[in-house]
Amino acid sequence: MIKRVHHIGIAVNNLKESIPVFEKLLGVKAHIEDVPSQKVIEACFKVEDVEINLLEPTGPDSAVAKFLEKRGEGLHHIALETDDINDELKAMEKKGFQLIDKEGRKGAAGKIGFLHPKSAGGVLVELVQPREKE
Ligand code: CMX
Repeated sequence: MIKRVHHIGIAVNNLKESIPVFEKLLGVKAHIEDVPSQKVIEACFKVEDVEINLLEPTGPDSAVAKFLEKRGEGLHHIALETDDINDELKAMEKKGFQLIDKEGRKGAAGKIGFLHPKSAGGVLVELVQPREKE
């Protein structure tokens, strides 16, 4: 079962340039996280119980670098929280969504798995089982 929107990921070319824009927009300060498993550095803004995360790629082989090259800056993914990532992935597959990950893998926020944007209205969807629920 989906509990809530966990975070929204936005692809940016340059965190230094984008952080002040989002600080002005949201009225909160960012904290920075290096996420080597996803080849990004993130600036995370907490707005109530949802995070807005700016994603800057750390190398040309990052999924976010490919996205920026093809589509430019903007909404990259939405992340939905679940209590059990593997059950949720199975349920999503049964409902007809195309899985990028058959099983949850380690991510910044806990265990994560992706649904292909082609099967989800053109939006890349990340499922997250937060660390405290592993
Ligand atoms: N949102 C919407 N559409 C997207 C997309 C995104 N984020 N990324 C790619 N697409 C579209 C492409 O534009 C392309 O569309 P067209 O066929 O119309 O041109 C299609 O999906 C396939 O794209 P592709 O370039 O052939 O495939 P990629 O090799 O770029 O892979 C994807 C796309 C989604 C499978 C890959 O990026 C992936 O596995 N992503 C999951 C991991 C990830 O994105 N990690 C980033 C950081 C996450 C975090 O830290 O939270």
